[in-house]
Amino acid sequence: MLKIVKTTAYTDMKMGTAGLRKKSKVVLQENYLENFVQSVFDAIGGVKGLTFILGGDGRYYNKIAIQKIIKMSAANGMKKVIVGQNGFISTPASSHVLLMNKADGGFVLSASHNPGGINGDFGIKYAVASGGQCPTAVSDKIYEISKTITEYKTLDVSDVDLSRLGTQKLDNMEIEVIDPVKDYVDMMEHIFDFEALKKLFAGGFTMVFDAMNAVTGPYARRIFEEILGAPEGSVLNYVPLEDFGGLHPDPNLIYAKSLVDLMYSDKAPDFGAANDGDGDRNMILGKKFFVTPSDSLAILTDNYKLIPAYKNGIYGVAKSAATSTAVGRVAEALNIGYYEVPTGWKYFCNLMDSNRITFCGEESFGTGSSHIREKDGIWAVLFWLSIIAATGKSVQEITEEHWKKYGRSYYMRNDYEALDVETANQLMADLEARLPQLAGQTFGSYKVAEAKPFVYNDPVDGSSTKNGLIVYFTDKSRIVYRLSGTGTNGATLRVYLERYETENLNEDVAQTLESLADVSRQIGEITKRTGKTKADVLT
Ligand code: G16
Repeated sequence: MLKIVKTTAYTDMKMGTAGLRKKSKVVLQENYLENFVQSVFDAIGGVKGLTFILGGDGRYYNKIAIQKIIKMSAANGMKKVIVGQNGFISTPASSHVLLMNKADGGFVLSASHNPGGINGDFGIKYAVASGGQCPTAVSDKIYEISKTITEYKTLDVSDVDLSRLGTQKLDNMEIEVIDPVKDYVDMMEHIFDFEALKKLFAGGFTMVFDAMNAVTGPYARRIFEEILGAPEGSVLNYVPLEDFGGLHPDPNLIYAKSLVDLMYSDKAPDFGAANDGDGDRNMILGKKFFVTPSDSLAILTDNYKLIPAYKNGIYGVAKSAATSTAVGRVAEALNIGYYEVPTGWKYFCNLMDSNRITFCGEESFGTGSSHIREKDGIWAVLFWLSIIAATGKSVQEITEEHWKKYGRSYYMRNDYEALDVETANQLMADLEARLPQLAGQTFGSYKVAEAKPFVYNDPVDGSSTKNGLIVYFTDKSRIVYRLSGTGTNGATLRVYLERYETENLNEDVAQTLESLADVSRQIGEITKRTGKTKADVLT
């Protein structure tokens, strides 16, 4: 039954911000997935006697890839694989199951918020025993091995039945098929006051949750409708589909358009939310009101005492450098630790493991806490509902009161997409070289105070990471430039704009940031080098 297959190496398996992310057609190439998985196994010194968690967001190729990984795991001597029923598991649920079972690692087959289908994207997130995605040192080793791999091990057997819950054997390996929702729901019940949330819905509170035809549909139906009593129909697009029904499962103002249209109409319920393909991202909306992820992190942190699991105190909070500084003001007021890390959830993990932080979040619609080592979309929604239940206030009231207390960071991300990779790299390299000359220069009403690359020195493992370039202005405005590490189509230049205001708190965001956007194009020479006079996507 053991089969050793000769293979030819690929040279493009360098992981990005979150795992390996490629066009589906790239992953469909002969032995592509197998090469990657064997490279992971080899990089960690083999998997004999280990236990792994396995599942995915149900996108195209999920089913086939899971069978391949199960057979390869058994052939490589793994002790046990814990698999989500029918191959489904959300990224946060996977992290929880991994930690709960003290497993040695895990794969979530997902390209996250990227579209699915044969013409979409496929991806593999590889988590280590701490529950978070593998550190760069490990992904570098996997990449090196993948470039010279010559063979992989698998079993020549028929597919495993993943529809039945319970345990079965494949060769000497145990396969446990689990309900991917149950343990996750139990964990949420321990963090939040579900009785208070039941009362909220019993009192007529209305919400919609858009699962975007992706993995969180079953989680959301179980929690919001079946347990908390939100009326049936509160969860939209709840059946996970291989191509997400053609949706781009990215919960933002552009791609969650039907939800946004509903929330900005006169029929809007009290609360709206969406999650992405694999359930780690979230978007929060009130009636005709959008909460930026940066503000959301600040507001959740400021309200930690309302949640049973955190009421005795939190360690600290962290954000990615590109995320607005709103949460920094809260951390200062609460006198808790505050950290800025590079983009990528994995950079939060050491801070959580060492009890430096409890909460963390990113502008890219990710918020979470140390209950797991991934961002958690449904957790964020439950947190918001808990604040509403405890205060009796609307999303808009909660947010506007926050601005009154701390001031407001007007914030926006401008994405310049599908750029020639060479052009984008050169733009960043030349900008970095020009940074030292920017200090003291004036652009319209903005005067540069300082401009430098963002360098993070991890206080736990001592590693140093450079990610992005930051221009600070004298009025506390900032522009951050970086290249995306999750795209699969050329290069994407992300430009993050922030302007801090303490008085004009209810202005239009795009208008407020218009001149800063012009300055960003000028400083980055974006139009000159890419031909683009404006960003392709504004979130
Ligand atoms: C991943 C990472 C996040 C990161 C995001 C955007 O999210 O886990 O930490 O903020 O990518 O990365 P980039 O700006 O490099 O495209 P996800 O939801 O795709 O796993």
